[in-house]
Amino acid sequence: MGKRKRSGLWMFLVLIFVLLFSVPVSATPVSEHGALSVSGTSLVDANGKTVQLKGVSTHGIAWFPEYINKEAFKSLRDDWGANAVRLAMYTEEYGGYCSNGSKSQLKKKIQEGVQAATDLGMYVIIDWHVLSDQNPNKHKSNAIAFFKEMAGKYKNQSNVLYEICTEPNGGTSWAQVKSYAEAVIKEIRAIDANAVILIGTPTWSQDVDTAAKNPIKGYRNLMYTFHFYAATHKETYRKKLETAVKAGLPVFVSEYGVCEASGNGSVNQTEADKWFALLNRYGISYMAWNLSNKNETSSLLKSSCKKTSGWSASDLSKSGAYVVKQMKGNLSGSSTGGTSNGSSSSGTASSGASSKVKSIKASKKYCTVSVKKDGSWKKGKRYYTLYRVTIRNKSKYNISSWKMRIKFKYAVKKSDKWNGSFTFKKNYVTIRPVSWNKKIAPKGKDTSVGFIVSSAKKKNPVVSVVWQ
Ligand code: IDC
Repeated sequence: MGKRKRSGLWMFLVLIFVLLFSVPVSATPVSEHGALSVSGTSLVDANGKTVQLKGVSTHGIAWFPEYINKEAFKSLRDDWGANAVRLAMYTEEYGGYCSNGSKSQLKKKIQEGVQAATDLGMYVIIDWHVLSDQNPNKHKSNAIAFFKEMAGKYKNQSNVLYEICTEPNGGTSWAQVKSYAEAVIKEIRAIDANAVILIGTPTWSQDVDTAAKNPIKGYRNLMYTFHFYAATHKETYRKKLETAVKAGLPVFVSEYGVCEASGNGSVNQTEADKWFALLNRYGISYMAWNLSNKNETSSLLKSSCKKTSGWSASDLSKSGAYVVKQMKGNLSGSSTGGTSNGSSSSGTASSGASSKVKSIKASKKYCTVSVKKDGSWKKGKRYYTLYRVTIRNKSKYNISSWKMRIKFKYAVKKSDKWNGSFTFKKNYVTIRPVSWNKKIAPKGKDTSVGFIVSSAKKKNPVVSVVWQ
């Protein structure tokens, strides 16, 4: 064999080797967005683009520590569409950090949780879960010591957020919360100049409108928390949230449930849908309460489910099915989020299973799309309409990407948009996915995309929607 021939063979072998063993490095939420900061009322990423964190809160880490593991968080990320996880550490309840819990054990759990999230490129919230202690000032010195330690540990990481008092209640005033928050923020900022800090508001984190009148000054990257439980909190509370945002307050929903405020009782999907219309309209981040199989409505897993990761559609409670639907569209095999706690659907596919399946681009043959009106109003001389997009993958293949063009009868102008990459031109709106809603599992769907357009005409119907 001549020299030339031999080197050609070598090159060929090297090429084969590279092709066989080069593993494509897939993007993670953190690799895509980097360090977060607050701009105006929005949480923005390293490129200054609005980013909506969406994810799941653990139950109390002292009570359900088994869900704090990398496999569980990976399922949240890959199968449920979460980009963030919240580690809830009760302060005063049984096993709490300031009651009879082991401080070192609890911190170890937090460390494990942060590590798992970091390995997976997810954002993680360290939550000082004030509840029965009512007034965060009660354990202020403990809180300061704890957050100083956390800030020292994580100051070089861009994925850690601090939630310094979950739900002040029992008549605790905003002035009291504010003075507590200023003391804790000062200590964190001395160590970490940039991490996003979430501050609870009075009445179980509902009074964001009060905080908006007198926000904390002198620090950047602060957000204020608002919590809702859809079967209890309705229009009046949506008004409170909207008032605060319109007044310029950056709000973060660090906890929500689709059930009653007790964490139990009925689920109200109609109200929950209205909440999500509002959150998506303002790009507000949201974290669902809670990742456990406790026998209560807010638990995202059925109590019969003993798995601590790799859940399938049939493992999800009614709350869980709704939460996943909001973040990702259904897990394949699930019904439309309506399965009750007791009944079981037989779906087993998760993205783990379906990743072996062939991937295709969305097309007429395999997918359907519906663009539905969900509200319209007049402002000045123009007519505004909010549309929600549902993409259904009817096929047995993975949809790996999609692009659609919506044609209106008359020209439209962009007013708002979420969870997609959009172009608005004359009477056309073209939508491409963002990283996390590109893929749609076999028989799955995506309901995350929406937009608001304005038009000079009151009646401006959608003429056609085509895959491109
Ligand atoms: C609930 C849990 C429940 C637990 C209880 C402890 O779901 O299992 O026994 O706390 O008091 C909140 C709180 C959150 C509550 C949840 C439901 O932040 O800790 O969890 N909730 O009541 N605010 C509004 C509702």
